[in-house]
Amino acid sequence: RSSPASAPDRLPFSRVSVEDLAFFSQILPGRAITDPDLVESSNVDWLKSVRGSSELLLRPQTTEEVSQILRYCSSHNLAVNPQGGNTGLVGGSVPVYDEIILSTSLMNNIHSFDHISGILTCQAGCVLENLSLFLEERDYIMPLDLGAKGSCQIGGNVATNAGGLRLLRYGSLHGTVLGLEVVLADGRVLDCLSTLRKDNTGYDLKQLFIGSEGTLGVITAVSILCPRKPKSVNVLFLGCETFEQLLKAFQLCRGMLGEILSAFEFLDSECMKLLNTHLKLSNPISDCSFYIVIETSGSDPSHDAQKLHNFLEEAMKSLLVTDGTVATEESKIKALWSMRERVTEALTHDGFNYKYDISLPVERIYQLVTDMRQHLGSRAKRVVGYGHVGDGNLHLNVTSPVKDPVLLAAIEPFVYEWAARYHGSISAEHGLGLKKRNYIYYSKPRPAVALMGNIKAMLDPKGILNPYKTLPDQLKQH
Ligand code: FAD
Ligand code: 2HG
Ligand code: ZN
Repeated sequence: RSSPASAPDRLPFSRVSVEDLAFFSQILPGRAITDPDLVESSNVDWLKSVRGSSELLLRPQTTEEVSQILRYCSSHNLAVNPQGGNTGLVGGSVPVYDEIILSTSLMNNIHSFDHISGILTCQAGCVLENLSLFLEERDYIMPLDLGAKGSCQIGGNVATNAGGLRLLRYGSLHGTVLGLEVVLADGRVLDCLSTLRKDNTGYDLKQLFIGSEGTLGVITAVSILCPRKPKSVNVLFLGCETFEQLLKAFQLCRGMLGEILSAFEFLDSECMKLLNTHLKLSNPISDCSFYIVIETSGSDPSHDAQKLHNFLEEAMKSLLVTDGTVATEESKIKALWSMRERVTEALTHDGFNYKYDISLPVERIYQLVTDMRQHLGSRAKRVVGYGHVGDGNLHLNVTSPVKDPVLLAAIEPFVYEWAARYHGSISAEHGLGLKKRNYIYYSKPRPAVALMGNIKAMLDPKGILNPYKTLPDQLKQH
């Protein structure tokens, strides 16, 4: 197996027996998959960096089926790996050993949409892009958007508390998710599928499952508050020479575009080279050190155009940006967005990827990239920085021709110590999964991690749900 050497030993779960298979085949006719060719793609993550050896893929369609599966697995001590679109980037979505893969892909029904409140209720396996298309026909949008939209599922988004490109405007899923239905490890169904904006009847239990990465329960349905589709959308693609200028442009932008600003993203010139080389995407403006993608979403096209014009004039006059282009038409907007959204894909063609997803005080985010470049020197093929400036979230990626333990030892713990020094988070939006679980103490105090362990033990006493993920191997008490 090629999981990272850091994977802990297999825990003493049972192995799937002939009797177990007979049970699953009976409750899920034709949907308990054992054909190795079909199970293979669910054993390997999107980055092709971790691989499990599960021999069983279950594809339930209903909450009741998920409940039956977990009730059985819990009483037979079988470990389970919940899986959505398998686009996760921290090795959390695939088994480490022979855990049964529970895929939500066939749980893709939309239950209801309220045209007045904008509240959507659907099964967990709905693909994000399909939900977006459904809503756009009804003059609404999803409050989140990410490059993986064509494959990731809303259940996976909630399980990872995905951030993405619209968080600056609509906030995190902790605010927009109004209700969840979750099947607990022992098969009990927790129906917290509220569609209320306000509900202070005790603890807000759904919050526990947002970002729990499949370790506390299987999310089977989601209700989520969706914004109206903006009548006017504009995208600016700008270039500037220094990160200080980029930050000043961000300040100016917040001041001048205020209520219509819906995204402020960046990529550096190394990312641009990757897009050019590997995806043949050409730079829409002249070569610069940094590129900014600004999106505005408003309700009055002429008002927005006026605001944009004023902002651009000021940004050019104060020499913050050196070049730029504006898009109002849908196909050009898409083309400009792909310069930001497809960096992750471009990176995969550059060799082995070491990925870091750090949040920091915004004025620090690029300093980590320059420090890392200096620290690694010629040991790295490439060190690139991009991310969500508006959220203080840097995506630092290091590439090398092949997997390189010496390079890894130079990056870690350097990167985590750097983040901790400035009170940053070592996982801003991707979660901890398998890859980052043991670094949690760089960002969370011991009592907090110990409490997480207590919650896990209470909700999943046998530890069957996504073992080896999120929580560190050693829970330090003091
Ligand atoms: P999976 O990858 O299948 O699973 C992710 C985790 O959630 C696993 O731990 C799994 O066990 C658990 N899980 C999945 N479904 C359920 C469920 N129903 N119940 C309980 N647990 C479950 N992330 C961001 O935050 N922002 C971005 O901008 C972003 N952009 C991306 C761009 C690309 C090109 C790619 C490949 C990934 C990107 N990601 C981003 C990471 C990833 O897409 C998100 O983490 C996404 O939310 C995962 O959804 P998924 O359905 O693919 O889940
Ligand atoms: C993004 O914002 C994603 O593009 C992916 O979160 C980041 O690939 C990465 O490191
Ligand atoms: Zn991101």
